Amino acid sequence: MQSIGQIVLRVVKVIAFALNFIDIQTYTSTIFTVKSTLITVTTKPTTQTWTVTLTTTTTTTTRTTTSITTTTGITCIYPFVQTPTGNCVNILIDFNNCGIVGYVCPMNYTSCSAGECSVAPSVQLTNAIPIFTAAVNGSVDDRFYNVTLPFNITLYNTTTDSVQVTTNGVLCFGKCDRIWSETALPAQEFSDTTVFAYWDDLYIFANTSQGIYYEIQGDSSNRTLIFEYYCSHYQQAKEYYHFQVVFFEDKPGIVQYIYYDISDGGITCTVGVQSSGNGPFIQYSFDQADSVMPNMTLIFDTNTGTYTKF
Ligand SMILES: [Ca+2]
Repeated sequence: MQSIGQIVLRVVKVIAFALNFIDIQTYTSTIFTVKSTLITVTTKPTTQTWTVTLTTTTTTTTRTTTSITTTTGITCIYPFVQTPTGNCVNILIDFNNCGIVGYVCPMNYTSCSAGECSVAPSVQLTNAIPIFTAAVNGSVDDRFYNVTLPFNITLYNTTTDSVQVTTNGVLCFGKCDRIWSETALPAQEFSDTTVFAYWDDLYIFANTSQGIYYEIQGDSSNRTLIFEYYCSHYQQAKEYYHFQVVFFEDKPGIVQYIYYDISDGGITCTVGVQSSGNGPFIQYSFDQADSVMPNMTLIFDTNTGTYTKF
């Protein structure tokens, strides 16, 4: 014989089970509904009657799912910083990510330099390959670097598939030199075929867009090799010397210099080309005031020993 209390308890368990079962069915993918059931058993001593009160509370909770996508396999080493799309950008020189990812320099600036918007010139080559870049490599003075070329270039009687690129505006087809004090041509320090695009005591300052870059343009047999210098002068961080040296695969004997920014007008530089330390040579200028100006182009033809100025 079950007592009233046992019967009530059994009823409560059945109801509770039923309610729990309902709870399970109300689950949806985005809304999770919880029904909590409060069962109160009250004894009224005066009547000896059991009253069962079922209080059902429905709580609706919205589930918010946060998805965090982490791109793996890419390591950006400062000054390169990863963007939300996974690219590495150089925040010291990137016009569209200057100083911090996503900060675009206003239109009245021309470049991002050392992490700040600047009116200094920017690198012209669109796919520049760095030979030396200040933002990564720091400052440099009076050095040269070997660059292996994808095709042969020729000046005078010398054909080469590599050049020594100096930080003082000189490119050597053979033996090279760090000498920073320019002289008239022929310069005996350079015993092999040498290009003097802008021989001066140039200097690359750390944490700027400055550097020496190159790029190959065009199709096979008709390619163009372009070196780009973007430097300052030794102890003259606010001076800019920005120019390109261009070789043409289908035009042996020809080299072209294009000048963008020349702060001192060429008064302390030598411009020309020579076959050896004893010549022959073609000299355009030597320490000549206002001889090298922005937007000027020189083409040297070592086949004829002449140059053309535009
Ligand atoms: Ca120098």
